[in-house]
Amino acid sequence: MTKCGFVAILGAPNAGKSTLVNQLVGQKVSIVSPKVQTTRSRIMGIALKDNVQIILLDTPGIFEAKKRLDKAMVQEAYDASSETDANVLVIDVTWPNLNLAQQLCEKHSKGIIVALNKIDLIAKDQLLKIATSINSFANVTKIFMISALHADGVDDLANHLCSIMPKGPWLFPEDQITNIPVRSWAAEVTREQVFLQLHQELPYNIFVESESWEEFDNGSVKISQAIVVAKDNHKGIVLGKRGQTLKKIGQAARVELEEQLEQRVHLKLFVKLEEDWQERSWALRAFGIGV
Ligand SMILES: Nc1nc2c(ncn2[C@@H]2O[C@H](COP(=O)(O)OP(=O)(O)OP(=O)(O)O)[C@@H](O)[C@H]2O)c(=O)[nH]1
Ligand SMILES: [Mg+2]
Repeated sequence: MTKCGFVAILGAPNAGKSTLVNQLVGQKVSIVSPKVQTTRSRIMGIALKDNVQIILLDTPGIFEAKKRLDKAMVQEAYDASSETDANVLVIDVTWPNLNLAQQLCEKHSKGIIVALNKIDLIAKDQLLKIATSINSFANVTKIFMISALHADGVDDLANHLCSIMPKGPWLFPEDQITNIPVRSWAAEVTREQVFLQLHQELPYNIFVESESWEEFDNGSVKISQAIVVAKDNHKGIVLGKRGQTLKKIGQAARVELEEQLEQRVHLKLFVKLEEDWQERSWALRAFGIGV
C-alpha cells in the first residue's frame, strides 16, 4: 500500500524553508542563501520515505509586498497552500514574526503544522516562550522544534507528515527529486552564487537565464547564461574589479554544476541590462510565476 500527498512549506523570508525542503528530500533541490527573497517561485522537492511519497512545495517568503514582482511571489506562496494535504509554517526562532505567524495560522482553517526552526541558535527557555505563544494560535495541529540546517528534529516532522499523507499511488518515479527543468535549475545555481558572492551591495532584482546549452560528443556541455540586472550601475557590481566577482561566481557555479550533472561544464556568463524587467510580464513568466 502506497501513500502520496502534497505539503506546502510556508513562512517569512529567510526562515529556512528551502533548507528544510532540501533536508526532507535528502538532496539539494532548492537554492539557499543568508539573504531574504532567495526563493522566487514554487519549487517542488520530492521526498520518499518507506512507502510514502511527499511532494513538498517550497515557496517564496511571505511579507508585506509592494512591487509587482514581490506581490506575485507572495501570491505564489499563498496559492501553494490552498490545495495541499498538509501545510508547514516555518518560523525562525531567532527573529520570529509572531503577527505574521498568527495571521497565517488563522488563514489555514484545515489545520497547520508549525516548525520552530534554528533551535541551534537560542536558549531553551526562550524557545519555550515562543512555543507557548504559537500554541495559542488558531488551527495549529502540531509544533515541532527543529534545526533544518543540522537535521535536528527533522525526522520527527517527516514521520508525522508520512502518517497524515493520504493513501494513493506515487505521482512521480521513485528517483525523481524535483520538477524544475535542468536549464532553469542551472540558472538557479548561478543565481545562488550571485547571492553568496555579493554582500551588502547585492542588487536583489537580478535574474539569471540559461541562453544556450550545447552538448558535445566528448561528454562535456557548454552553458551560456545571462545575469540580467535592472540598473546600469548594477552591471559593475556583478562584474567587480576587473571582472573578478563575475569570475568567482562562474567558478563556484561551474563546480556545483559539474558535481550535479556529473559531466564537464564550460560555463559562459555575461551581464545584461534590462531596465525594469520586473515590471514586464514576460519576465515574471520566465521566472515561473503565473501572472
Ligand atoms: N543556524 C541555522 N541556520 C539555518 C537553519 N536553517 C536555515 N538556516 C540558514 O538560514 C538562511 C536562510 O535559509 P533558506 O533555506 O534560504 O531560507 P528560506 O526560508 O528558504 O528563505 P527565502 O527563500 O529567502 O524566503 C541560510 O543561511 C541557512 O543556512 C538552522 O536550522 N540553523
Ligand atoms: Mg527559500
